[in-house]
Amino acid sequence: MVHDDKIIAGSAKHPIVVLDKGQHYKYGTAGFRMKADLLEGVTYRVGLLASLRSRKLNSQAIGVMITASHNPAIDNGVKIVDPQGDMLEQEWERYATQLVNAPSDAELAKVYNTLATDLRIDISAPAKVVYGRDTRPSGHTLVTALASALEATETEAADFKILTTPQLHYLVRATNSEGTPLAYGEVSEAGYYNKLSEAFVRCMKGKKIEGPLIVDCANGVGGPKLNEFLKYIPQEKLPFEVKVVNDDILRPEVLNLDSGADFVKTKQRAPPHPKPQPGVRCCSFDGDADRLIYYWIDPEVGFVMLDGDRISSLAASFIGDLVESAGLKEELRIGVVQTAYANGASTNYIRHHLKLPVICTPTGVKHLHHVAQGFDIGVYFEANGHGTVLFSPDAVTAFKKTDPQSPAQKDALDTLAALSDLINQTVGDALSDMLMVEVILAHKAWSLRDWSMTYSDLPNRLVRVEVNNKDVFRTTDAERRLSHPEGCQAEIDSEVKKFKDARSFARASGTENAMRVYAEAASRSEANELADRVAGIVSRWGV
Ligand code: G16
Repeated sequence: MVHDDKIIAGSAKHPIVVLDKGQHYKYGTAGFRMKADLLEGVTYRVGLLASLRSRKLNSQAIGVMITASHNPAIDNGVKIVDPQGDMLEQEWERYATQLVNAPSDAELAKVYNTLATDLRIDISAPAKVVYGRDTRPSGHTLVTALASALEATETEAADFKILTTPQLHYLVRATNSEGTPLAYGEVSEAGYYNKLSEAFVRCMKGKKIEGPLIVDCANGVGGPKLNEFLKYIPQEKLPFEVKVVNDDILRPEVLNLDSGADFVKTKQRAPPHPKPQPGVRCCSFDGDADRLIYYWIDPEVGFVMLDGDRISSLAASFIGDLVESAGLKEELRIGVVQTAYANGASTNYIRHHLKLPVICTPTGVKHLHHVAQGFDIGVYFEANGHGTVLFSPDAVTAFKKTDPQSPAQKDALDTLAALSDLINQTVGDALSDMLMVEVILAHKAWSLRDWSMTYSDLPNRLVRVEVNNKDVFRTTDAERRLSHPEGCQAEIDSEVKKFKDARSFARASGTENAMRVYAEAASRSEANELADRVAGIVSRWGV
């Protein structure tokens, strides 16, 4: 077939590491993610799939992002982005897995051709792939493997070099919508910064940002990108004092080390460096800048965290009020999407106080995004700070076309329109979400303490448990229960019953070789105790 010889030759240069018997590569929560030295061949094969996907979708550009986000520096990962900037359609994860697990170079060409035939893809049609990578040194090798696959399949390639994950998602959508009425923005990194800064100024409309903000960038790609973005803020119009910390990308070993959104969320404390300053508003990005967590050190009570659940309820409440002031309450359906990790108190607050519907999905923004698209305004955040707010085309039209009957209504409509430009519509974006939070706090004239008073979190704990075989664990009910191994869930249930207002679940991570256990209960000590007991159960069943 057309590309066979080149595919086979390229694959020989970027060979797949054959895994131990019984093991195979899986497209996980966020693509293929593992130790970087296993990924060269995987990335080559992902390049082949991206070219097929582009050809299947009328030559639209497909994105490939090389990152392992919150994982340690020795890991890396590769994932595919669909034309609108959202995650790869799930049906295609299966095809990615088939290609990546082909046992030899010749078999690989066969699987490629079979997919092309079965999916009725014309492999001589034009194809385009847009790609980027985070700051991990292993990214060089992986990008070379990817470029080699694109060359073998005669695919046009646009290498945007080092990017945050959400920037790559932005660029994919901008590329595909360029020159159309739905143009998403200029196809460049500068275009991304311009769009955000312009929308930020429109959202603020003369409101003031109180006090400085310290942003911990996990020593990842977010550091240089945030520093670059800050140059686009017109400080004379909108003074915004930001101190960027943990932005050392020259020492790869410090990536995500004792810093970043994952550290803050799982350890429930501020990064030790630089020494936290009591009272100052702080936030953390993760290694590829798609997650955001706020916090401060309260001089009286110590560390207080405002995680993804808090960002979600803050956004839902603010946008809900604006929609009401804009006279669109009857017209637009607002909903919130969470996962099993959402604190029970946040779900209660959204359902009973904000009176908005809440849907629970399995972990992974790919699941939440899809469900959020079912609303006119879909707010989705994972507790770990990964999420965004989606506005349907009808909602955006309503913001722009509704004829305001009062200055207050006009104000609300303008702010909603500006928010729909400020908030990344393709995927969770720490930078864009941070600007959204700053806008809301400024509009409400709220400090982080005011924000934290909206409801009280149930004490909770998240534990990582290493087991021999995480594949024996299978979940049901949006990951809230284990269906396998049989008997394990009954043991968890019997422990949960012993604690007040308690809930706990266990699931296999899709980005790390570990199990995750979550527990919440009426008191901190009970949440800790329950998490330890469930972790013990999981360890025993995972041998
Ligand atoms: C990725 C996904 C998130 C998910 C996280 C953890 O985040 O994009 O949706 O919550 O992994 O997933 P798991 O518990 O399966 O390991 P990131 O920021 O690491 O790309």
